[in-house]
Amino acid sequence: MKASPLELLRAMTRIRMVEEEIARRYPAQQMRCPVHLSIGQEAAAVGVCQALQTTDWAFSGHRNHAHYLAKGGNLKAMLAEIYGKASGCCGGKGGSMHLTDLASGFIAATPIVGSTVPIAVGAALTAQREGKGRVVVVFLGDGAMEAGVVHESLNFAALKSLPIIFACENNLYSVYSPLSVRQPTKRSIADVAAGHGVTTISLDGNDVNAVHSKACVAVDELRKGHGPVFMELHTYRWLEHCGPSYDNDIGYRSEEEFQYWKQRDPLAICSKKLTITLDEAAVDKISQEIEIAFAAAISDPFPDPSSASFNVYSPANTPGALPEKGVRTITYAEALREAQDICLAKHNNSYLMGLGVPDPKGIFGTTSGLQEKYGKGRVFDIPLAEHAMTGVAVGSSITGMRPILTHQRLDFALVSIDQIVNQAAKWHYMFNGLMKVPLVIRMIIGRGWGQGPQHSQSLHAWFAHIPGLKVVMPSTPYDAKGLMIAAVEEDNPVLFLEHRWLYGIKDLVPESYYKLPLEKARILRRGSDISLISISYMSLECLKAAELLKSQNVDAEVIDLISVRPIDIDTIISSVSSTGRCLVVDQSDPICSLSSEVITIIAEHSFNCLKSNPSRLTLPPHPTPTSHHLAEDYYPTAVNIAR
Ligand SMILES: Cc1ncc(C[n+]2csc(CCOP(=O)(O)OP(=O)(O)O)c2C)c(N)n1
Ligand SMILES: [Mg+2]
Repeated sequence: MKASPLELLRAMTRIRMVEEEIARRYPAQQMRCPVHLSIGQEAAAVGVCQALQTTDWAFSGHRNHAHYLAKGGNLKAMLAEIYGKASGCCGGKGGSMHLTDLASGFIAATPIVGSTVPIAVGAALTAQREGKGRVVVVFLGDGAMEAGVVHESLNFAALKSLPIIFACENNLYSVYSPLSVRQPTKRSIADVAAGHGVTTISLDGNDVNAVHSKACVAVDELRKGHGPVFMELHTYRWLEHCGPSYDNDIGYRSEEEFQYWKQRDPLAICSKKLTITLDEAAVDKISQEIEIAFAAAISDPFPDPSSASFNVYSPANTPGALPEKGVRTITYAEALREAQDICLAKHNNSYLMGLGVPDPKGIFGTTSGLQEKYGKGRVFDIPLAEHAMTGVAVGSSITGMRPILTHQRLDFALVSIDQIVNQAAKWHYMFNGLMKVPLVIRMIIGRGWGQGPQHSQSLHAWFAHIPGLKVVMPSTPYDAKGLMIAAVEEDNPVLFLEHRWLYGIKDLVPESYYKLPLEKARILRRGSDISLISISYMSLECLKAAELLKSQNVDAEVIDLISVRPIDIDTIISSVSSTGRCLVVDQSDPICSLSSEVITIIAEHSFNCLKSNPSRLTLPPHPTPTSHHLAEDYYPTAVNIAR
């Protein structure tokens, strides 16, 4: 939507006045979070956002106040958030670097540099699927253009012609580091973006009229389905990187350079070029609005301390009655395929992606035939860019989709750890429950046949350490199907870990739809002498060990935990309280592991019932060797367990 020059000037002036007031009041130390002010950069925010409608979506990073306000974000909720108040847009959980205003289409800002970019691309994927002409904008800095995830995002956006504007504010610095020490001087940022096949514009980011005109053209093109567009907007911040002060005296940039850019004040350029000024009444009106908003932010109450623990997870969805197991036997891999098939059929907003998903082997058969059935729009291969594609999954999930992302090895998912830990896990919490992250990430644990140190890790405890994630690892086909359906229908990020050696295991599995509780352990065998507590493939070894022990007149109970987070404390306590002995068997390193956690639970809750020390059998504390001669004794077996 084209805005008038006066509207553009008014919007920039309002942002400038808000930030000047933040800077003035900041030393009072009532705003107790970092603030990254945009004074000097207002034209980029206003020129781009004024080309959008409320229904369009915007994303940003650490320096986001101007983008939030330009997109129509509520001023009172922003200031209250910076003051840490209950009335803040995130109820005090986010602060200045995590603003959101869904009503105005400012979806979110997060301050891991570059990290919001793939999330915005994921939102653009949702927008494209909706087919309503919605456009997405993501603001980023020149520093973010050095992050690999941004390039992965540009590649995917270009590949899919997504309706997104990458608005890059090139202010020449990343904190104190000038562009010249970070990027080759002869190469422009716009050229790098153009290398991805994206339409690129490079222009004076302090000329609001120029920015706005170009943004309006870009938005029109994106609404017609021609995307994406990269805008390099040359600009400059006047104050220190983080905080309220002028810091030109500390020597990282010259006074001459600073003065050059001060002469290029976006507000002055706008007034001069378009021969317009804001009259006194208009300025007074803004002043009053700001005064009222600050007064409210200061006097509003702080959040109740109990709210610090709210919204870690969306409410769990409760499974209905379980069907009879029936008479049909299928493998673990077939059970997973069937579960995803059911979910794709039932939920139009679900989709399945991952390296090799539609290939002839279909991820060990777990995705075979699904692309033929649901089409390339819903079941697809991805670029070799796990980090950005995890961000895409996060972005599409917060905007209404239910993605299933598959990694052929857990080890490959480690390159996306920022998106899993900083974004997927935190989004619901840091935006105070306003957004949900219904996302399933499948990770396959390799084992045997020389998988070695980088194709075989089972890092379930690592992920379980992060509040906001759920981590499940079923060991039977029956559980695999019921838990996969539950995971897809869950409103939280679920990491679904599949041990490769389980794929051929057979079991009775109902043909119809059913789901199982994600957090309930299973008693695989009742016994009275010792509890063998385990998970995933090791549960099957424990069952075999129980048979061996039977011949020695030892009656072992076998518990399959199924879920690492949440962990079923009650089942652990009740089993160990009745047997008085336990061995925890875990297919991972012993330090800070699932076995550490289970034994802690036992020590805390069942200590008085113990007849002997709780013990554990784990992998040795070194990486997986590749040679089968070296790996022979690496994994615990039923015989080791029985011994
Ligand atoms: C991944 C990551 N590394 C480092 C930081 C610390 N950091 C915060 S802002 C920033 C500079 C970013 O520069 P740029 O993208 O140009 O944005 P600007 O601050 O100039 O607006 C850095 C290094 C971070 N937040 N995230
Ligand atoms: Mg910068």
